[in-house]
Amino acid sequence: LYRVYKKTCSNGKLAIYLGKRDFVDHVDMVDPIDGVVLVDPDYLKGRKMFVMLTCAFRYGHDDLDVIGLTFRKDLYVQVLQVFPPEPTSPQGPLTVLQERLLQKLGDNAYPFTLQMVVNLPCSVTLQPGPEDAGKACGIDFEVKSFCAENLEEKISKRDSVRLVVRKVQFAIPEPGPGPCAQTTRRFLLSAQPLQLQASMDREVHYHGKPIAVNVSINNCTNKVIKKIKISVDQITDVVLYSLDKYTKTVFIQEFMETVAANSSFSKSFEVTPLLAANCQKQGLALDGKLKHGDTNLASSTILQPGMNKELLGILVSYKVRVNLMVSGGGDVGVELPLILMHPKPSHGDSEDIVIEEFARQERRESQEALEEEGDEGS
Ligand SMILES: *[C@@H]1O[C@H](CO)[C@@H](O)[C@H](O)[C@H]1NC(C)=O
Ligand SMILES: *[C@@H]1O[C@H](CO)[C@@H](O)[C@H](O)[C@H]1NC(C)=O
Ligand SMILES: CC(=O)N[C@H]1CO[C@H](CO)[C@@H](O)[C@@H]1O
Repeated sequence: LYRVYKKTCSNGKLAIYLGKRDFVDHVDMVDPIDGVVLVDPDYLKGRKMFVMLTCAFRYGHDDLDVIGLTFRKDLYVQVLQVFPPEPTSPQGPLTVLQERLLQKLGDNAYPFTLQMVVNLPCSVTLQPGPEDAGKACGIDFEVKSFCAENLEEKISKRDSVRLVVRKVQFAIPEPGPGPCAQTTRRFLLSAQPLQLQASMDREVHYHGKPIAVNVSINNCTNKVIKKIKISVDQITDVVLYSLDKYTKTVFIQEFMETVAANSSFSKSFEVTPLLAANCQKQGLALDGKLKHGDTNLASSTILQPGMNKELLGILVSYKVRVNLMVSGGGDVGVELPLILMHPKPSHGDSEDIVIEEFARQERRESQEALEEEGDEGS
């Protein structure tokens, strides 16, 4: 089935239709946002109709315990005059989706295609706390449509229709080799050292799939290793507005493995960091969120050479830590970089159009809008 997302303006006069809400960043280009706007001709009444794409960075206090929204910066804005069509930016050939929608919706529907530039960040949501109201902090993309005489006109929230979309990136098909790290520790009274090596088979791992971490220990000391602790940290670097850096442990497990003195050990452990186990962690970076529960831990930010880091706003990375708990105190540890992403999905082709109306979503968003307006007014 061909799923179409529809969002209607609070005043009922204007609706946006999009074929999807996730747009893929292929590094050298980003999926165009192709859609259709349906407008009531009496409402349009000689005015112009616009579609606007905004990529915004929203951020709160540097103390994530009170992550109230205090800063907003538009990283990217693109405005398109959909009606009357502008000769300077003609609508290219229609996509299949647009053709079908125009057939179905009739003469008052107009196609639009937004092509965002490369090098914009992907959608990121910082997990709000239970008390946080309004829009979550992070990076978000929004498609908005409204009618006006000109762009200077002030448009009320009620007279525009807004739909949040997501920019996502998928793992590159040919990643590099898996990382490996080792360390050597000498102890008093032991002539030979303790060696710890950790490695992973692959450079890129997928959300929700187990990550195999190989641990090998070469123990030439008189110490006993009591357990092995493996954890995964998410590191969120806020590079715009503030220089905050947060490290949050998204997975931790202690494996009861005893490694006797004068012996060696080698084993592969599986770890799976999941958002489900971290739902309460305020400020945790998630992939952009559209509805409740439809997201996961944020994907690693992939930096391309020549990218303006500040423009990315928020950088997310991960590391795996392996620690040996040694008898008599002290621990020995190594860290491995981890890239966490979505695999590239395979697409099935489909024929029929199914329109999914965003009624419930809309109510929540219009509530958010009211709260936001309240904020702006104070
Ligand atoms: C990890 O361990 C597994 C099973 O013991 C082995 O097949 C694999 O080659 C090891 N990978 C690395 C990178 O050491
Ligand atoms: C470990 O081996 C060394 C040398 O072979 C020996 O001196 C030491 O007593 C051994 N330690 C234990 C705890 O077995
Ligand atoms: C002193 C001792 O027995 N050390 C052992 C540590 O582990 C290696 C294997 O990796 C053995 O060869 C050593 O004998």
